[in-house]
Amino acid sequence: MSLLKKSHGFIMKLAIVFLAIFAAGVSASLTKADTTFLGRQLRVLYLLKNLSEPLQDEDLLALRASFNPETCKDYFNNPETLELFIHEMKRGSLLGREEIFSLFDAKHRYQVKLLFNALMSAKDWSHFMGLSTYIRDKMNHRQFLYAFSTALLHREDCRGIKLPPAYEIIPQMFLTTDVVRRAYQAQMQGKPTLIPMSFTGSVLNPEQRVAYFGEDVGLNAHHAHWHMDFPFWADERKDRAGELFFYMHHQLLARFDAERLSNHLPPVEPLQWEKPIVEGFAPGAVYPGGQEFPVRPDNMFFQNLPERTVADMIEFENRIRDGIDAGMIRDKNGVVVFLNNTEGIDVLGSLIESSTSSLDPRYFGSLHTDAHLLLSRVTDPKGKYGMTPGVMEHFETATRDPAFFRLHKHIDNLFKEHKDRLPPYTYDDLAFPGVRITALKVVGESKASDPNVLVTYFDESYIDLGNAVQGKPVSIRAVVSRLNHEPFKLVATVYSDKNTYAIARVFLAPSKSWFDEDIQLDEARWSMIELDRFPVELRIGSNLITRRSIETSVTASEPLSYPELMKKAKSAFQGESVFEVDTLHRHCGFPHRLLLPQGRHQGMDFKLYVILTDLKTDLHSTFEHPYVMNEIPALSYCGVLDGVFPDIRPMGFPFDRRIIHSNNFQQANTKVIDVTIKNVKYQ
Ligand SMILES: *[C@@H]1O[C@H](CO)[C@@H](O)[C@H](O)[C@H]1NC(C)=O
Ligand SMILES: *[C@@H]1O[C@H](CO)[C@@H](O)[C@H](O)[C@H]1NC(C)=O
Ligand SMILES: [Cu+2]
Repeated sequence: MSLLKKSHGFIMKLAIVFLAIFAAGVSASLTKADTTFLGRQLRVLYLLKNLSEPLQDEDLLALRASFNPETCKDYFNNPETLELFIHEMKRGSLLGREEIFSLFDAKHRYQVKLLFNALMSAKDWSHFMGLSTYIRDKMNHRQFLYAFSTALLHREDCRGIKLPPAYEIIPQMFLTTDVVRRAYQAQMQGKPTLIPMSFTGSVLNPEQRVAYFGEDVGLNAHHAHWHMDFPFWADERKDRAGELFFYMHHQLLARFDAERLSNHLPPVEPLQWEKPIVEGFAPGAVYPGGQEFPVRPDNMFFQNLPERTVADMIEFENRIRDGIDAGMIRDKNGVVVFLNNTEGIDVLGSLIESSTSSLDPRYFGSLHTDAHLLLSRVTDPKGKYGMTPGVMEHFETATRDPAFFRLHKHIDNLFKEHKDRLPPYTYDDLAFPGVRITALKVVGESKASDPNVLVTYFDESYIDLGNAVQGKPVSIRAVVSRLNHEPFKLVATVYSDKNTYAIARVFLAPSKSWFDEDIQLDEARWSMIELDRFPVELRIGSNLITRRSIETSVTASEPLSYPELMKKAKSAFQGESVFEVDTLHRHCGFPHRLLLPQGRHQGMDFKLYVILTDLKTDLHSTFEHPYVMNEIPALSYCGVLDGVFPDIRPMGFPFDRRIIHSNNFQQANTKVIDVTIKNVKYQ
């Protein structure tokens, strides 16, 4: 159900007060948590605590004692799934606790899907949690965590409940071996410890210069959550999930290339099936069970897997390419589906992601999923040496490997081929008659800042390791250096000849290539980083628009740490403080601290675009409330959980199509300015 349909009255009432609080950047979906909510929030935190140890919380143990899958069937909408899952469990075919769970393994995934469907079909909270407690200690704990978290993120009665940061539930999956080892030592000594974590690789490896991005724990958590919000294997699919698959990865690539350029590295090269994978990767990490992640040496070739050969991949890809060329494909029933239109990208996205919405997985294969597998297993394709799956096989570890970005560059080029075949936007497509941006600047929020200069820096961020090492409760944390930026605001003066609403679309792209040459707009467009997308009200005459970076629709704010979250929920439960619930909260958002690319010490030139389009035509017709886009957190990369995506333009508009006449981009409703991003050292 859409946000609007469900809570129309609520939103209309809010619309009145909204104008007032909008300026302060407060989300309208905040309410004060009651004790029912807080009790549930706490139970979730206790359930996931010490995940590798048996359940300890008294209330959860009581709930478990009262749950019997044989007699609870009436409390599940889909008792057959529950039965099937319990059957798998009873015949001992569930994945063992010491085995390594991989979503890319069809059998593991089958079990996940049964459990997820059973959890989703629980008619009430207590049966959802009842089944969760019942199964927690009987199955592989990473597999449990994945199925439970994904169900929690999709269940309507769990809206607003927070999961601890993914990197604090099973920290091993986000940290390097030396940090994990030192955490164990610290635990044995029983003293509070702060363990510095450095990025993998040595100065000999140029890729190391951008490891701070691919290894950022927040980025990895974002990627893991994105794939939980949009599981490729789930029967129910969200609006425009295929297009979002394209767009989120496309944006990650644009970001990665901007980080590379900031560090004087050329754009990432796409992988090719028949060419060597030039950069190797040594993750320097261990699974929670202690098994090491495999190392991939430089210049390996793709290898055939028992279930999928390199030749298959090339064949599937050729079929997809033929479809792109023809502007149409046939679905599994032979029915023609056109790709040469605005919706084509969504069809293509599902086909390449190979989700359950793929129109013919048998004919087009599972390009993205199998590519991850081929990379993950490249060092032991036949399983001859019993090597563990590589980082590419887990969404929470994949972006560490530079090959992740190379693979996605390859996939992104397929999407580009498709987009390049669509007609460029016409003057009218881009126009907003009567609306003119007369002035535009970005300014830092601190008084001393120069206009159009944005500042980034590295600062320390802490990761609680309590869940990695059990024993006496002492504070053991890892400390990592992470990219961050000074808050800034966008200030625009807009002249309008009518009272109306606009959507402001804000993009940023490097001005100069690796060769220090100006980048032409038709090339720069594919490197555009979306910075923000927001509704604005325009009144006749001159309007001053101010938008703070913290309000952006692209990112999510830093999550509370596991101990902080626990403390806040406990104290609110005891009535000692107020705990705010945001029912629209998303775990998926791109980390806010990474909003801006690093830039350079001496300053790096970027172009910043603002395009105003007509909200009346661009807002999906199910929404009447003009500010709805402001209320959905992390909209740009994470879409919506319920209902339709509010912006009907293609994602990345207007830079998603070829730009032949750059004059079309010099219309009054568009403005571009030069900005400089400076990376400073505060220590
Ligand atoms: C897509 O291609 C078909 C067949 O070539 C054509 O009839 C149709 O008009 C095209 N659609 C668009 C939106 O260009
Ligand atoms: C986690 O384990 C530690 C000791 O191993 C224990 O002190 C603590 O109470 C446990 N936490 C929960 C929520 O079960
Ligand atoms: Cu991904």
